[in-house]
Amino acid sequence: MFRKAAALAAIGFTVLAATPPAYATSPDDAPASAATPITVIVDAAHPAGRLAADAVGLSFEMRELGIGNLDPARGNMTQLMRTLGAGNLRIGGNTLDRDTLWVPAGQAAPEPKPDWVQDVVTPADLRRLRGLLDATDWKAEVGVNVGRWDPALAADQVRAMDRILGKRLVAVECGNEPDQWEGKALRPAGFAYPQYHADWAACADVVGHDRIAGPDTAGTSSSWASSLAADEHDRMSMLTVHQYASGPDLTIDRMLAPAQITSQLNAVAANLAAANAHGLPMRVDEANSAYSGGVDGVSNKYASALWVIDYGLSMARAGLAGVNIHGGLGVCNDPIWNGKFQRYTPICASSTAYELAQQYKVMPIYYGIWMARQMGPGRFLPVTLTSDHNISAYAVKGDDGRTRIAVVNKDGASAEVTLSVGGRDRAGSVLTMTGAALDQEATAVQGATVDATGRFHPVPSPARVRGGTLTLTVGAAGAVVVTV
Ligand code: BDP
Repeated sequence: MFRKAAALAAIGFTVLAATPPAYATSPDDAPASAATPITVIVDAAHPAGRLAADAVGLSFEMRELGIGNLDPARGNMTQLMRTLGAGNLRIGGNTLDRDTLWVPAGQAAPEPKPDWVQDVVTPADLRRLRGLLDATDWKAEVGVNVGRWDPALAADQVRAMDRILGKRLVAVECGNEPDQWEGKALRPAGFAYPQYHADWAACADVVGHDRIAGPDTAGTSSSWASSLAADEHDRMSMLTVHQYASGPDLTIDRMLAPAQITSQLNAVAANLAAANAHGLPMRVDEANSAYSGGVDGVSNKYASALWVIDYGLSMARAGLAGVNIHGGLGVCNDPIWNGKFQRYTPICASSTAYELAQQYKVMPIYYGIWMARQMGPGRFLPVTLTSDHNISAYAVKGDDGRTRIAVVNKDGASAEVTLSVGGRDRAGSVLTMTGAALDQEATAVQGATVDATGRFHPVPSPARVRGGTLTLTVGAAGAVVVTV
């Protein structure tokens, strides 16, 4: 290794070990093979689609509003969102249509409540959300219950959302996962796109403006999203679908296999083409590794942090406006509601006492979201990756003029990667994400972890471009963001 480094240095490469001191990358970290040079050639001359600052956002259940969470006056949620940077928050999920009753200002919830009501959301909850969005500089999509449709209540809720959330409201979402309403007994048998379209149109009439997102389908394979884009693009501001990498049979190997991201890209391709054809931005506004609350040992471990960097950046590079990583603010790894686990959540509490105090900790996937977000805002640059490792690479020309390259090494061996970035000799910096092991929780960036207040200050390592290139070692199961 030393001899190779010296040889490369002699011909103008800078070699640095990017692995920070505090964490080992993986016990099976093997040295890079000298026989297989890994190169990433960045094409700085052809900036392509945008990576928005808010591309990788968060998604929470409507229930969080109803139970008083997302409170800027309590706990550390505000700081955890600030640590990610200004972003996009989506509020909806199963609890929107199934459980949530809107109660207008000055009214009390009916007693007894309809038997389906688990949560009540009021204007006071929206005011709390507005406070959080203002304090963090985030914006939100917020759902209206269309599964259990009440036009008068919906009209009141939308008026309150417009008034209270104002410019912080990106879009109203008319219901959640309508393609599953029949199965959830929210609609009779035979409920298909034409019936859904009528329901959506009734909701859009009530909303009365064109800040509406939809259809929030659970799946990407139906033509509901494409049909809605074709039929209603004038009244829509965004096309939204949901996507989980897998069901409850997800394994770490499968989550990190190259085919995983390819199949997720393929799954949204038709929806994205429809959005583009009708001039609509598109978000996967509810996404995570595995539906039904995630898989223990996979969704809540370090491997998920690697997956989400790849997922978020590859979706944005494909042309999506962004993705929202879904979660729930209960006790980490415990059932949150109706016996449902939230093993994929980026943010959760380590005990009930902390949950009640809204004092959260972060899970590995939060670090992956944070890493992906370091790449923007800017425009993607084409990259040519030559590698026989399980590696992916992304490059972005930042709005600040710097070039950023992410390399995600999902391989069991460390990799010596040469980045060909061109230009004059110059200083750069590297942020490296590491985990104790793929199937463990411990995750860090530059050895740093998010503290109890939600603050996070990893100190980048220096790097240098010489002769247009920069070579660094990315440890097994490690990810880097290089800025030059
Ligand atoms: C989606 C729902 C969300 C659930 C998630 C899951 O919108 O509320 O939490 O599935 O199954 O379909 O984990």
